[in-house]
Amino acid sequence: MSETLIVIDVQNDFCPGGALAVPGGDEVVAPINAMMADFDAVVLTQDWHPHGHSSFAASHEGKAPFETIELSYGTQVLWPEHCVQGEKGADFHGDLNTQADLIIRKGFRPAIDSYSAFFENDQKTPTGLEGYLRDRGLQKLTLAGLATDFCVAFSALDAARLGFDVTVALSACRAIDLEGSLDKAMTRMKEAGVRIKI
Ligand code: VGL
Ligand code: ZN
Repeated sequence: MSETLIVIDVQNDFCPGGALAVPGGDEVVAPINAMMADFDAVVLTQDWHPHGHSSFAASHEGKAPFETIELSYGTQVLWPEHCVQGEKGADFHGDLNTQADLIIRKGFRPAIDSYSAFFENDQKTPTGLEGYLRDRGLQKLTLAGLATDFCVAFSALDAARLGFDVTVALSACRAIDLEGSLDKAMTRMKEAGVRIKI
């Protein structure tokens, strides 16, 4: 059966020197490039925010990065400004193989953040990825990239909920780990039936 690799947010801002650097974020590039040959389809995702996005602390008076806020769809962590559309921080890491079948952008609606590659953080607004995969008959998914405990985990949980067969290639992921978020994400993924490949 066809196997699909979904590469989550391997962008400059999530790598060392970037605005929301994930420790060791650039270490995922080599293993991901190497994995690509083993898959029938490759999808890349790109966090893609407009200036003044609601997930940026700077968009909320008196708020600092990593504090939380209540938005219409629930609690949202506030981030440093990152992955602004068209800027260098939003580009893929320069060494990432970008010869993918599809690049899906997310987080472009000013009022909603989107961690998952499938749904925005309101858990209702689709990105279109589910339809693309189903149209192509792609059912077996492996996820890798950044960050394990946010965009990778949210994508894996949505994929499992939608009935896809989901594996997370943990050695090709790195985490932010904000106040226990990694432990929580790992527990939730295991409970949801996501296969964790070390
Ligand atoms: C991400 C926080 C904000 C991620 C994206 O790719 O995990 N995290 N935007
Ligand atoms: Zn973001």
